[in-house]
Amino acid sequence: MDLTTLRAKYIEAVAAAATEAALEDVRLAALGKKGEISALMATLGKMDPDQRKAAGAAMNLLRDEIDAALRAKKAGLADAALNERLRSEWLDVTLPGRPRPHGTIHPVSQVMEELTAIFADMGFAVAEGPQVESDWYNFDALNIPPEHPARQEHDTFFMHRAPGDNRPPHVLRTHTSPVQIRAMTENGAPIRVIAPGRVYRMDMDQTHTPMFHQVEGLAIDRDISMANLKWTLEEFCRAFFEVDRVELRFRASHFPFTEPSAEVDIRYSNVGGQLRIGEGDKWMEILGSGMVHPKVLAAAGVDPDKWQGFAFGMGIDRIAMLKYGIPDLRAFFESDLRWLRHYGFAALDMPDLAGGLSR
Ligand code: 2NL
Repeated sequence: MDLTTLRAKYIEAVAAAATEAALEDVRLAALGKKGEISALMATLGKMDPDQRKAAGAAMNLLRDEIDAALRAKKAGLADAALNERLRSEWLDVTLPGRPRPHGTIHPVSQVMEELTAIFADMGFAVAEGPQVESDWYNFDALNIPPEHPARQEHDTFFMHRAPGDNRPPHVLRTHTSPVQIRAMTENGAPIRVIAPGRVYRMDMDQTHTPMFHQVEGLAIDRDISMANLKWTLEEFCRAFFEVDRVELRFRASHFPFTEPSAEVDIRYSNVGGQLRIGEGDKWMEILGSGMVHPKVLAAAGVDPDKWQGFAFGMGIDRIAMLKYGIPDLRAFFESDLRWLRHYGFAALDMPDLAGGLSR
């Protein structure tokens, strides 16, 4: 094949190569060790000197020409590949952010986060437990006797028993106390926990729903007293209601699981329908409390001759209504989207003490 034909063949092949890999195949076919041009140049050795001089010069020229074409094409293909990446990986960093999700945090969840942050700051851990409980954890361990009204059919939701199973039925927990009995049984004393969560009672009217939320607190150590209880509750109310002054009033009361027992009222005023905590001449009951009954400590495997402490229980739905001015309890659990958007809180905006609880 003469040099003119060879030149035309490879210059065309270079031009036709669409990828860097195809171009490399062309280079090998022409200039590789076993390539056509290399093979041609190997014939120079058998020529006589005059012939070799003329043919050698022409072949070198052809080789350099093809080499230059290959390099130019390679640079062009690399450029094109980069341009294609720049085009396909293009990103407009000036676009506005995606809109926030439309979901909101329910006021009950918000308040649970708030009170968890407050009690965590005072050294309380969060304890959780099952919502279906044995009668031992829900009643017996809490010194609630079988004949107590709270255990009667019309107050408690009982689970079904298999026919012929005569063991006492499990119940939907009527308070979160069983969570604290479990925590004491498992971890012993000293202990400081709160137990927020759902509880169930057969009650349904303007101010009661059959499922509601409660938080209980428990602090057991060698010398815990009612004074520690009072400080803890005052500190909680100051932080929760975000006011500098609060005043609590303890009224003697009775619960089977505490002795002595006290119901706790908070001072407030009502100025044209606007409730203000910490001032005024009205009192509102917000929780029940007392010193844990020795029988309850013993039932949870804690020696009442060595340990003592306080416990309290508070309705979360009620304090959520109070803090956020929500008038109707039953709307809490209706899942009305307009209500949820109105009273709900922005997602991903969790309360902490440093940032101000409810921002
Ligand atoms: C109320 C009254 C109360 C407790 C709950 C408690 C828990 C254990 C031991 C002793 Cl493990 N007591 N909890 C104590 C006093 C009152 O709740 O009116 N709740 C809404």
